[in-house]
Amino acid sequence: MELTRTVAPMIDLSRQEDGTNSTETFAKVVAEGLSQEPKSLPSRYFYDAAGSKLFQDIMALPEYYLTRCEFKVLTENRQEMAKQFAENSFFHLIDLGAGDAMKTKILLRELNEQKSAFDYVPVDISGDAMRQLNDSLQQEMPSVDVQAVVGEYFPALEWLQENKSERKVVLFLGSNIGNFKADESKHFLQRICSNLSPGDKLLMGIDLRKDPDTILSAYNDASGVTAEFNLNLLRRINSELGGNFDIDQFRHYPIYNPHEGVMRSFLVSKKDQDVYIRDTGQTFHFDAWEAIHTENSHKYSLQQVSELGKACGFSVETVFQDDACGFADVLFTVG
Ligand code: AVJ
Repeated sequence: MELTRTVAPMIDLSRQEDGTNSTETFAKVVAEGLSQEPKSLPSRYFYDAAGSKLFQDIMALPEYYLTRCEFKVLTENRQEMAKQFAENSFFHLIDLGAGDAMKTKILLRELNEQKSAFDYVPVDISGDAMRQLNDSLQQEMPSVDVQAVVGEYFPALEWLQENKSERKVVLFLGSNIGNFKADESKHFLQRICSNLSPGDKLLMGIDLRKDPDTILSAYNDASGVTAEFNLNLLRRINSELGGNFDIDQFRHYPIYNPHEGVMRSFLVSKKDQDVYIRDTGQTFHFDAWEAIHTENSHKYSLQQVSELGKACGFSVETVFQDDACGFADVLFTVG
């Protein structure tokens, strides 16, 4: 006889989302961004199926040190992290933007070995990713309780705060906080904090300031994968909104500002051209060498990280970092 674990049905909050995945919202956001002076498009739209695949490829690039560094930080500190999460009482491990949970599995394996009392709550907007993760965890770690949530971060956190009274440990890995502007990251962390209780924890991955050449190379790889990732945003507009961007007439241009600690990516128009986007009903003009700003990736100092946390209701419990790599996973406590 075969023993199979009953997998809890996934909690689907995807209809309560902010509309990121609806075509109308996408069209509206694109029309707004391309009408602005200077032009911009939000980086959260990078991740359609092709974009998610390209991001997987980015994480394997020799230049993209972030993923390997965080992997190292988590691997080297997994015992201490697991101990600090567990505190000898049950907790929900909530993984914001879990994806394939490659890095989280380091911690799950350790928690499992330490026989910690917890359940794992991966949160992701991709239902496919959550189904695959459910399956792979059932194979690899059948004794871990998994309660996947399909949805946006805040509906998920609000749902959890209303429905689960136990202690919570939130993971926000991968330096995803870097995509937010300073005021946005503050707002984001405050909102996380307001959906937690005193004593709850947050482990956040942060790419630290380092040699500008190292940073720039990570977003300007020799094989051109990051360029494809950036240009894919125009491909997505073409396929989902009926745009007629000539992809070859735009180029990827990243630049790092060491004063602000901000890596910025642009798509630059190689010529004077018009682009019609059916679902916006508009034509957008590009002067020769006019740019669309598509992404910010902030790099922080540890001082800034701790001040940011404090301003949002968190205090730093432990900084786990790899000095050579310049990447930190900071464990915060609410209160
Ligand atoms: C997923 C936001 C952490 O900013 O480093 C990678 C996305 N953009 N290469 C980052 C990204 C270009 C990435 N984050």
